[in-house]
Amino acid sequence: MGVAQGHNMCPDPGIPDRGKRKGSDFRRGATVHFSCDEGYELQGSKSISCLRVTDSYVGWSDDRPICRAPMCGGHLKGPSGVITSPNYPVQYDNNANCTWIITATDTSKVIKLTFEDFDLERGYDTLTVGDGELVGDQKTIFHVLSGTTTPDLVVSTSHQMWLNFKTDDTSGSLGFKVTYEGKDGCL
Ligand SMILES: [Ca+2]
Repeated sequence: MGVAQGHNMCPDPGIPDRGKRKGSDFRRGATVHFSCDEGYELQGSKSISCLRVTDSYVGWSDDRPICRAPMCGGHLKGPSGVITSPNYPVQYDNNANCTWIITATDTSKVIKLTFEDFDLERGYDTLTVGDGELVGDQKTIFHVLSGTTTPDLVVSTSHQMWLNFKTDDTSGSLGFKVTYEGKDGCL
C-alpha cells in the first residue's frame, strides 16, 4: 500500500525513471497508468488506484513500478528495437555471459546496428558482434568491442545477427545501448 494522505487525495506517485505515467488525478477512485521507455521492462503494477484504506484515509493500491533493462540475452525479432547490457544504465554485473540473436522480419532484410552508448572495462569486458545465428563462430565475427570505441554502425549480410556480452570477475562499467533495425538488403 502506498502512503495514505488525508481523506480523498493520494500522494503524488511520481514517474518511474525511464518510464511514463498517464493520469494526474490522485483523488479517491482515480487510476493512473505506467509504461516504460522502449527497451525497458516494467516490473510491478501497470496501473494503480487510489483507494479508501480506512474510514479516514486513502492510499495507492500498489507502489509505483520500476523500469529496468531486460535480463541478459534473448531472441529478438525485427523490425527494430533496443539492446542494452543488463541493469543499464546502472553498472553491469561481473561474470556475465549474455547472448542475443536478432532476426529480421523477413529473410530479404539485413540487420543494421547503431551504437548509442558504449563503455566496457577495456580489455576485460567485451561485446562480440557477428553475422548470422552461429553464436561464437569465429568466421562470422564482425567486431570484438571493448573500452569506449565503437564502429559507427554494423550491417549484417543476412537477416540475422548475434551479440555476445562477456564480463570478467572484477570491475564493471556503464555498459552499452545499441539499436537495431531491419533494412532492405542489396537491391
Ligand atoms: Ca570487468
